[in-house]
Amino acid sequence: MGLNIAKKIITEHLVEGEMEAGEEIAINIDRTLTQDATGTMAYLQFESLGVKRVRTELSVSYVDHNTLQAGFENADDHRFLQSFASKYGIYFSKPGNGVCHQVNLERFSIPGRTIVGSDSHTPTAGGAGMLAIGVGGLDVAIAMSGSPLYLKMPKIVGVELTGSLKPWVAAKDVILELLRRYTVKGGVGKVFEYYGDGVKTLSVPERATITNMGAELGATTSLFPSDNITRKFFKQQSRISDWSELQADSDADYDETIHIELDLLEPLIAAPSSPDNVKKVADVAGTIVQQVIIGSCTNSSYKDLMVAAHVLKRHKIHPDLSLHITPGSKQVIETLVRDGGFAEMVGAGARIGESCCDGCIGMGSAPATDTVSIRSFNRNWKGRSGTPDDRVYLASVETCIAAAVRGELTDPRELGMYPEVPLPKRFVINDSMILPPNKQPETVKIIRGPNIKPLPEKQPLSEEVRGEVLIKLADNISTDAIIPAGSKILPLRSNIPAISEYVFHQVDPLFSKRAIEKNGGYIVGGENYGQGSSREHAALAPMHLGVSAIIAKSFARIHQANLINFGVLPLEFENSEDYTMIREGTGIVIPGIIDQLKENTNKIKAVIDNSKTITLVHNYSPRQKKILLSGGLLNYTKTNG
Ligand code: MIC
Ligand code: SF4
Repeated sequence: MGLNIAKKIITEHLVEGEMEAGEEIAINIDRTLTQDATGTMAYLQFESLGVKRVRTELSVSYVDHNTLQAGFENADDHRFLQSFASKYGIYFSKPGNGVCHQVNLERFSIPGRTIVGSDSHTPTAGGAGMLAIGVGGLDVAIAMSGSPLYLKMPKIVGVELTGSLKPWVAAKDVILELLRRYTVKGGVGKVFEYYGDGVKTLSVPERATITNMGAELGATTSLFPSDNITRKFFKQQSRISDWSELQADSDADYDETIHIELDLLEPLIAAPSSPDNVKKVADVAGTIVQQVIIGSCTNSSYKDLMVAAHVLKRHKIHPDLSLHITPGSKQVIETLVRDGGFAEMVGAGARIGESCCDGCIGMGSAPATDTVSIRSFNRNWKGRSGTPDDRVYLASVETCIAAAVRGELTDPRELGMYPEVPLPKRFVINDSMILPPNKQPETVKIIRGPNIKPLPEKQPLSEEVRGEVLIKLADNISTDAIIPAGSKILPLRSNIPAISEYVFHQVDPLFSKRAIEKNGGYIVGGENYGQGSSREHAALAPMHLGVSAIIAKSFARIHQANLINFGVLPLEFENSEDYTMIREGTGIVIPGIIDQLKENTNKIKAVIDNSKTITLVHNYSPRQKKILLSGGLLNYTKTNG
């Protein structure tokens, strides 16, 4: 049997383990990316490893999340990141240059290479044939120090695309269709690799929309081949020398296959408040809309915005609604300016924002009370927009712009002729906001403002884990629920003691107070606990409050890895009835945890309320056990090199 693309790249980078699904493997990492909201921690962790210069082929530090600068905190972080990058051999993409995934796709993607990024949407680069994986900041720090990434070998799911999309149906509808079929936990432990005739009909930015939102399936990553379309994209980026072909063998084998007939897709929409609550736009048409936002790393490319511009040339923005557009990068803006799209958008009355994450992470553009907002983004969990009772829909740019001109959710096919937008012969190339590192690192001083606090420390695991259940939660708890983002809390990302006060803030505002009073304890969750973002603060802040274990029905991949990295035990119920039995306040003792972990079994015994013994399970590799025993990956790496 031939190899699929994922296995080809993994084979080339494999340093440990067998490519058997579920087995732990280690792969070399060529490149890394960070963004500011996770980057400050990642660089503090890298610094504590004592390595003088990054040992990757290329590392880039982006500033795109915290650009509001409502106080000194964001700007402090930017200065720290810029000086750090300069000293340690890292390229620095300045605030305003664009969203990390968009800029990475445009300027730094390379087919066949591996990249880890401290952001869950790092797989966007899979649109250009990169094996791109979202991880916690500490895993990026370790990769920058030259060590491989450890992960469970995922199953490779072949997604066959046939036919071509009908007018007004977009790449976003392909990924919404997958979310409709497989839900937000359907991709855990899997790579989605696209093949078939339909692939040829999609441009690289369209492919990137699909790989970007594969993160919402919980997938490890998503990948497209590198073919002639990819070649054209690299030419348009004036980077043809970075291109090479990468195709699956004709007899490639997949662990599972899925088929999507592109011609049969209709415009789809994720209704409030989960990316998998997918419906046909036609079924929700007529819902009054007060806000439309086009942007984010999912849908803010040149083509996306040109489609919007063409529609705005022919139709007016509805008077009762506010249309916001945040272009994905400076390159997108400059090319739109050159080709006239920017003037159309401004002339029509769109509110043009800076190239950054903006409303996607609740850094502005919050919707009004009791109103509907439709966005070309990837996430719509309640409250993420900054408005507690928001009603946020997610859809393609086509569906968003149709709502903007009609004032209500509208099937975009009602707008008539589809404005076909070819990609330009050349994008505007101007990397003036990407700063190379200093060639004389000894001359660079790291600038730390008062917002940058030292890393919290964790002791090795103790003999016994004991405490109360501090909170009991349902299925699919996102990292946004664990540690919210938004303009008030995001600026505290470099300050763990301060941000810890906000753990479960929207779910139970008394949580952190209770955790401190009880001297720590347990969190109990349902399925897919910790879905969503890569923010390791969702592990670090509970750890800081004394939480020693999370007991859930199942975990999302990045969050589970982050918990282990910070020495917090992720444990699963062997029998889900035990979940029903446990309440807030239930006392749990895990006796002799060190010996239990050392045993050659995946079971852990725990005693509930001094009476009943239950069995918990884990899937830790021998290495992960050692990390947990050491009190986390930093301690482990410092003692084991
Ligand atoms: C997100 O989309 O949730 C974020 C903000 O980009 C996060 C990273 C973070 O929390 O800093 C992500 O996706 O990993
Ligand atoms: Fe930024 Fe939103 Fe993309 Fe996260 S999903 S990187 S917040 S644009």
